Amino acid sequence: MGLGLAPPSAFGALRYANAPYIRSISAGYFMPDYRRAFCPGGTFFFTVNLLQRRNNPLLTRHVETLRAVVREVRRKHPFHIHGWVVLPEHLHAIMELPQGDADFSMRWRLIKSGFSKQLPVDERRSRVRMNRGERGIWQRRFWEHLIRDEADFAAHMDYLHFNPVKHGYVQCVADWPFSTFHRLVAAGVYPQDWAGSARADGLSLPD
Ligand code: NI
Repeated sequence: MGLGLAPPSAFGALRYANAPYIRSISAGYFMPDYRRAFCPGGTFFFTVNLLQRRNNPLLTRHVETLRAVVREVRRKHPFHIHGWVVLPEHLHAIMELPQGDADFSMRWRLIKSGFSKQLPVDERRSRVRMNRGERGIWQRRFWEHLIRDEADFAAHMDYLHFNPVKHGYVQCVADWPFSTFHRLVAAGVYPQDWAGSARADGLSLPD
């Protein structure tokens, strides 16, 4: 579907300052086009979960806190955000690290602990966590997947941005406020009324 192969449009390629997405502007073209959108070997898809997954909308309730922490961590330890969606009790992100730096674990540790520190200590904690002085906000583990190629990148981007609909929070992708979908619409990558794609169907991901 034109991934990496889209012909130059009559308008020329549009480059965006913060994300090297290039949109093919041609009549009837509605699939997102991520040509040269990521660096092979340095781009990852993540799923990060809260420990309490039921009726615990901490992430959306404190989304400004989460954003501030992510900005702060990114300032000290750079990474590029290709896609990000915050659900009430988990999040998905597609993150590209600088060349020669694959330490996403450190970044997630800082994001998770930075967020937890901003919340009052009123969550239920296991004895193990209490003894270790650990908070009980996040699951320790997270899911990571190294993006293999452009098709894999596109599938995961679509999966991520469709996620609020998949989880039943909204009927239209555009109605979920907490994702990079809106800036990608502004950049011309997705149409405002985008309703998912079949590309993500083959992925078997937790959540
Ligand atoms: Ni999900």
